[in-house]
Amino acid sequence: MVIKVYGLAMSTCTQRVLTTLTEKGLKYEVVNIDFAAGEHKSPKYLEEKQPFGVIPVLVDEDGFKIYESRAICRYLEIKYKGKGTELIPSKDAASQGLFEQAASIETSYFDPYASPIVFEKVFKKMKGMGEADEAKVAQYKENLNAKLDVYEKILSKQPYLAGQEFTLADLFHLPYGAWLVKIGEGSFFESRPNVKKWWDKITSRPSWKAVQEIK
Ligand SMILES: N[C@@H](CCC(=O)N[C@@H](CS)C(=O)NCC(=O)O)C(=O)O
Repeated sequence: MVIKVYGLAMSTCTQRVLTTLTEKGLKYEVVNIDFAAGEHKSPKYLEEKQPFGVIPVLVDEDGFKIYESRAICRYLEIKYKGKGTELIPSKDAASQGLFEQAASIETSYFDPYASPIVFEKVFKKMKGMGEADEAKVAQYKENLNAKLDVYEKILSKQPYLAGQEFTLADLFHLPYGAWLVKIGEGSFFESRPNVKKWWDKITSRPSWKAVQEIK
């Protein structure tokens, strides 16, 4: 059996998983979930795949199932250690600790602001939930700018968020960061020289380029 990803190749959380699979050099198949038909909210999907009714879900070759995109990526690194790019440092406790610190930076200081900006500006309309609340967007932007000023300091001392090597902590930023650029908010990255250097490096990885080409 080949690794199966239940999701949609253009969805942000699915892209996080597909980029990890590509970095690891693993073969996979995307099983499209029919959002328009509400497949992800069906009793069968909730029971058999993801009880919260969201994508993605990964089913490994041996039938093992896991959901939550960041957890899936960590699982893939642990399960397929030694294949492709090493995405979580394994040298010692300190390097693993610094990886966890960097991963927590993304979930604490990037995602809570970047994803609602994209929700307000893009997904809200797509879901027929009305126009962006510009006051909320301004507040999220102010918060994200303050956090990225700290990124700038960190990245002035090291090339990647966890240190000298590219890790999952950097990769986790790609889908929502790319949406920010797509909606004309690229100055979050462009205006800070070290953040820009980092962003240019991580977005030019072949894995990310390949995943963006999937239709
Ligand atoms: N924390 C979850 C978030 C999953 C999530 O929100 N997925 C979105 C697509 S990126 C989804 O399925 N949205 C459909 C919905 O909320 O109904 C993860 O990282 O996997």
